[in-house]
Amino acid sequence: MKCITLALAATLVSVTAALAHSKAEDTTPADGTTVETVAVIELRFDDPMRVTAIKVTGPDGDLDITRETGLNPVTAFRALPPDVIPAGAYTVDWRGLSADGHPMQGTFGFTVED
Ligand SMILES: [Cu+2]
Repeated sequence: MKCITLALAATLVSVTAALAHSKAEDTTPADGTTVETVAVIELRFDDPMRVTAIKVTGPDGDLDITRETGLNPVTAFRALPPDVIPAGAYTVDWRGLSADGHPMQGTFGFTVED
């Protein structure tokens, strides 16, 4: 009985090691940058991520974005901002489900210049 338990534990450890979290690699706009305009908000991941929620907060509150990517797991998630967005600092908060099934979240920010 003890041997079976140990073998099972070893199997679980190796599966966990093989399936690491998907990670955010970079974004558009890039974190910490100042941009003239925002044509698209894009999050790129090393492994597929199911982005379950995304919020863009700016000087006038939450930005009214339109998801281009649905709830399917992707390595590049895209959302479109309104045609005109006010100058100021923006924060993007997202939540998702990693390819290994773990809930993930992230934040990045950028500034739209006058
Ligand atoms: Cu994980």
